[in-house]
Amino acid sequence: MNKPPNLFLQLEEDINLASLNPNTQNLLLRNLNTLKTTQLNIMIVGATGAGKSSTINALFNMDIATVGTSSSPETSNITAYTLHNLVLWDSAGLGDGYTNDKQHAKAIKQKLKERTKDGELLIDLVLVIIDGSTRDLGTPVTLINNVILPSIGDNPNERILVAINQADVAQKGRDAWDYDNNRPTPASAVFLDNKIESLKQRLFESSKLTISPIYYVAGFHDGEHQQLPYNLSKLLLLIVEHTPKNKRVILANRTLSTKKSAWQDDDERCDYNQQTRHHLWEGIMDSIHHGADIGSDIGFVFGRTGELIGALIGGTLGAISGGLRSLFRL
Ligand SMILES: Nc1nc2c(ncn2[C@@H]2O[C@H](COP(=O)(O)OP(=O)(O)OP(=O)(O)O)[C@@H](O)[C@H]2O)c(=O)[nH]1
Ligand SMILES: [Mg+2]
Repeated sequence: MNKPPNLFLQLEEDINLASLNPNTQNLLLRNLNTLKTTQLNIMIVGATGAGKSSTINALFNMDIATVGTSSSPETSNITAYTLHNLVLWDSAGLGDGYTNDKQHAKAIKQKLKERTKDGELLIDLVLVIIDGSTRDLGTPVTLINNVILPSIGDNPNERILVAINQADVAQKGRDAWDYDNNRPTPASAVFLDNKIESLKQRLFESSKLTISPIYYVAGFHDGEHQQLPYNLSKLLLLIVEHTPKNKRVILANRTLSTKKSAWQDDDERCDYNQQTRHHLWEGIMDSIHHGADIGSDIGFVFGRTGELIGALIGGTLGAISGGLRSLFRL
């Protein structure tokens, strides 16, 4: 796919070309300018080797994060990767010895408490990644309860996302994964669903969190072998749904992986990519439109941006079913 276009430029052009009254036009431009300086901050935490860096690489548009190939932790403390207005905080994996773990936990807590100059918490979302092959769910639950929860502020259920990675190797044995169709075998699917359920229960019992974890495969490619992602589209939808509406455009604007194979295979329990497009579009309209009374003109004003988003997200996440008009609800 060609270089993804800059949505901010397109939005600006649309607003300038639209025949609106000058007040509305100014308001839309002001909203857009606010958006241009807004950041979405996502922190990724989890045990060393769980696949934090691999997940970042699979979801987003470049090989930004160094992926470990040995058992020594590759990410020391917290590294920030900036992709336009998106900042990903890749934290060092816990499970790196008692002293280091204490330091890593302290760094995570500090980052979670950090505030922007407007007094808002810097970190919008925390994504907790768990290695699917681990039997020990106690450690991630403790990480959430003791490190994240005390520092995250309000709405923890909205701001903590939990995902079990490496679903392809979660169960031992040859029959754990259907490699031909890139999906779990029926037995494995039951095993993974049970794991999700027990994690969910433990989080509720220990701290009344009502988080629904998902499982997925970030995948890997080591030159010789390749494992394609699975349920990455489900993970993206989880992220998009929990991203504040006014910041969703940031995810749509030149950050997502353009590899089709990343968004292809999932459990098909819903059309995740369609849902993602819907939430992104809704967020974009909401943030630009905010406070402006342009009512039914909205589809008209942003028609060209809409087409671009359709092409961009459609090209990345698969063709839009029902056409652009269904997105605009025209
Ligand atoms: N089979 C399989 N391997 C994976 C998957 N995701 C990651 N891996 C492998 O797991 C290993 C660790 O991945 P990383 O992404 O470096 O893990 P990390 O959580 O960033 O680790 P630290 O930076 O050390 O904390 C690498 O060898 C990856 O290739 C997956 O979904 N399936
Ligand atoms: Mg890493």
